Amino acid sequence: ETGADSEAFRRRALTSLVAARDRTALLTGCVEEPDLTAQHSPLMSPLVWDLAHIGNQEELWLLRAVAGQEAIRPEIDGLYDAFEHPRAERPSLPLLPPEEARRYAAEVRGRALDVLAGTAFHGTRLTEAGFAFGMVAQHEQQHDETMLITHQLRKGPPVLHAPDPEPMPLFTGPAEVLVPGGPFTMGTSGEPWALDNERPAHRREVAPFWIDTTPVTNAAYQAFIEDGGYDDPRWWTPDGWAHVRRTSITAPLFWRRDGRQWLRRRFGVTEVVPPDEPVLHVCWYEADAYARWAGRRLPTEAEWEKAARHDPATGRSTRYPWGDADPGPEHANLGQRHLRPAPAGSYPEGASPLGVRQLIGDVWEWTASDFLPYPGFTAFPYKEYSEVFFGPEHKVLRGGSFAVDQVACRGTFRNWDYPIRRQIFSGFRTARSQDA
Ligand code: AVJ
Ligand code: FE
Repeated sequence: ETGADSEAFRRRALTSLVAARDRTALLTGCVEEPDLTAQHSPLMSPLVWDLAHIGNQEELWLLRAVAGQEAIRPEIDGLYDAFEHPRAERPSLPLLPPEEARRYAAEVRGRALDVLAGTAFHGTRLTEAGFAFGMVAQHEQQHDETMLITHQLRKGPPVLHAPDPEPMPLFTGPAEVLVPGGPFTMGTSGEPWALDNERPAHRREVAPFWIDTTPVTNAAYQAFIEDGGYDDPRWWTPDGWAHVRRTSITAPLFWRRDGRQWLRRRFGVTEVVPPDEPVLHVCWYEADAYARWAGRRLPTEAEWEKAARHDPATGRSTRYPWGDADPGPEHANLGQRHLRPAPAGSYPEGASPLGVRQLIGDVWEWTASDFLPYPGFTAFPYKEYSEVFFGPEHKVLRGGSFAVDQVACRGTFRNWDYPIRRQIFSGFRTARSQDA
């Protein structure tokens, strides 16, 4: 790193930390105290837990690990350790009340900004290019997405407001594109703030395949429902079928049938399901069943990343589908600017060289793949971020949703969850092998 590079990363770290805290303040400032301490779903923490957990992680990594400071309140570490207490248990813990949690996170932040100003951005892996600061900003933004999920699960009148995506011309291009076969570079070794599970860069052979140009829409998904998709075991894996039978699900989460149409609840408002929007709040089993019904399949994680990053003209893997430039509002629907996905086919400027749209932003996309380490993976800086989650019980999601900030979203970024989860902002697109 040259000195000028360091200063650019330092500014970026500051901007990212401030943006994350602004988002946290908005998500925890728009409801009264009872809504901060309540558990709105057993799947989620009380918002006040996320708030102090954000501060606690920042203290652990920036104040203690980077700057070597003593703990501010060592007695609270256990409360905010995600592995000590499962989410369902968190409301019964002696958590810091909202005002104290805010004061604690603010105290940590004040000190962290001093550390940021005084830390050399080279020398150790934690400080190289400001990695720890980028990691902490990403962590807070990940919890800001988690808190937005909590808001979506909360009952009651709306408290969050954002403009709808700007209308764009209806997409009229081909429904799928052919991605040529051959090796490509998956993962990254050079992206300074990439997290451990995105590393290292490695070559992957991918056979030629077709991939949907846009995510699967509500209208397409409704056709699966109307065709009896939820009642037909042919479309489901054995586990998926058992899950559908056990839970009696018949539509995406938050949907309700009203005569001949479908309604959905979105951040406290009930509305007709918009046909052109990517389907949202489906689990992996539903995505997988839809794909089989459509005579297709989910893309593997490698296929998804090749569609998103491989530039056939140069043979290089880019940071994003549109190239190496950071995301702008013309490229992708990110960062909670809007509280919904944009219609399928939006963001022509964010398309890949082959014309695949909305790979970044709008909805997280389920892939066929289990969450596994890349060859040469090493846990850094802690094995509880990724390593403890590797295995067949988690499926990978790619691309980010409208709810995730750009600091925590890129062509290499990997998300994961259980195949039954659908409170997350999840959708999908489908694929098929060229010879299928
Ligand atoms: C990467 C979204 C699965 O929320 O469990 C937050 C991110 N890790 N704090 C999660 C995370 C630790 C993680 N996901
Ligand atoms: Fe966390």
